[in-house]
Amino acid sequence: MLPVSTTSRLAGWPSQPLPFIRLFSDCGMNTCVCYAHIGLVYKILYFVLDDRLSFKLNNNDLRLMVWLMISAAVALPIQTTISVPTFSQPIPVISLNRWIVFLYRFDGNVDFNRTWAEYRNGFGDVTGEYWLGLEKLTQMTNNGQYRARFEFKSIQNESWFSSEYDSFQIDPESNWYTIHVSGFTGDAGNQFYHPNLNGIQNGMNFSTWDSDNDRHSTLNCCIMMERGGWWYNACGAHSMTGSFGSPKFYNKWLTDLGLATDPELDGVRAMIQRV
Ligand SMILES: [Ca+2]
Repeated sequence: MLPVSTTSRLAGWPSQPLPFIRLFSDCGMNTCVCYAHIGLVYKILYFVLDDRLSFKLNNNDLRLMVWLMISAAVALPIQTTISVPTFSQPIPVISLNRWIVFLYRFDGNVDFNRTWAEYRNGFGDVTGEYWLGLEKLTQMTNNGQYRARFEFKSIQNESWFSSEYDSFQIDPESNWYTIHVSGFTGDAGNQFYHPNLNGIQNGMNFSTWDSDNDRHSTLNCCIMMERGGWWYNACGAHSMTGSFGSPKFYNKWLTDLGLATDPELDGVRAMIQRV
């Protein structure tokens, strides 16, 4: 079960025009299956009316249901699919407010200690934590203009903080999936331009424990970070794929900006959106 979004989780969320939504629902005694047209995208939302939300439908409740569904369509993660040029099948993803989630960690149930091939192809799935895969990212971001959003949850509180980039592009595997970001905004710091030594992670190759393409001449940053793959300099100021529940899953910006006194993370979500 995916975590329920909260207002605090959406801290820093940019104001967006409400998408055009048409709603349909098919309610039984305890459940409602809800269908929504959002722009040109057809999505299915599924509600279980538990004790907290249970009610008999009348006109007022119908208005409440519509409100809940609009809230869900705009603010809650939902499952959908995307098309990627050389992939013959639609790719399942979590989508949130028209963003496509490519990295999602919130409970540590998926091991991010993975090989180059696994980071290239993706792992985990949309019912829990996952990494979409570098090959899909490069194909998408070289066939259109994309922006990116990174969200962080501190282990010390329930607040989420975010960093956005107006432009996000990943080179092909032949160039080690090098990352290119620009146009930073957000309350969580410029992730790829930390002022500390090795804090510039923009323009870096992707590395894994079995493919050391980082700037550190004597060690592999991914092995230091308990084998999470990432775009490392030598090494960097954040580790979004380090071991969950350890100090190797951290973001130094949280302490630098006074958002927390411990840089360790309790969740991360990264996503892209076509401009
Ligand atoms: Ca190295």
